[in-house]
Amino acid sequence: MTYQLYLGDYSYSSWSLRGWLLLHRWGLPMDITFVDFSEASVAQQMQAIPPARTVPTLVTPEGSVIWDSLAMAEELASRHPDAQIWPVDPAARATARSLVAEMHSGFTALRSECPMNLRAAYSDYAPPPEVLADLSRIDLIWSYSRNRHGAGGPWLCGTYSAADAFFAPVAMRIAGYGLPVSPEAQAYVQAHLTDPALRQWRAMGLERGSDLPQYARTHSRRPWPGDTASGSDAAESLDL
Ligand SMILES: N[C@@H](CCC(=O)N[C@@H](CS)C(=O)NCC(=O)O)C(=O)O
Repeated sequence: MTYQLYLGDYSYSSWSLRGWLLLHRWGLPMDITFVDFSEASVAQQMQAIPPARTVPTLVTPEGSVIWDSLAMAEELASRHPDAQIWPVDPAARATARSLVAEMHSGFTALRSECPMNLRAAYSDYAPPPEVLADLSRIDLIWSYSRNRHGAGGPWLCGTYSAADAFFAPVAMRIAGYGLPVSPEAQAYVQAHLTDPALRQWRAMGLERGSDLPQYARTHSRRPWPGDTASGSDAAESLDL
């Protein structure tokens, strides 16, 4: 009953992070195939499992190929209803689905201006107006969800759900680029920064894969939030 999960470079592939969280966070068994962004194109490296051409891609135990993160969330939730990948409460579930759908199709300015890079944090990045507009919308929908459904914990619907897996890479961008958000949103970002699953993912990225220049920006650098000059917080979670 093991899933095959194709993932891109851990430090840079935000969609792969979402896909991995959807299995790891709910303890679903997986074997990982690492698609190295410094080698041939992703599509070329995935020729064995058509029609997939991006990461993450999931192959189910019986051989179905699921080549999109949102489809993975839906299919895994259907196959594992007891895991509660979506919130059980119908009102919270409706919000979580809206959050995931908007993340999956939106925030293009933030995504293109601030690519996820878990190897670098910047101290002097000044976001342009279109990124600020995305951040303002993110702040609004996070606050909407936290106010209505967040009483039971630090996550968007209280307990961890697919919505948090989808916004984890956004939280990493806010942390890494030092983007301006409300104190409530900052607390939510902090929940991701201290999430053992996220720390494990980041540690895997520091250990495996290359420093890819196409994701680096020329802004001044500072240590990753939570890391000290003497060591990486993430490294502890792998005993590096
Ligand atoms: N809509 C897709 C997006 C996946 C995606 O764009 N993945 C990127 C890596 S983060 C990729 O595989 N890029 C390689 C390419 O487009 O050639 C999903 O939700 O899974």
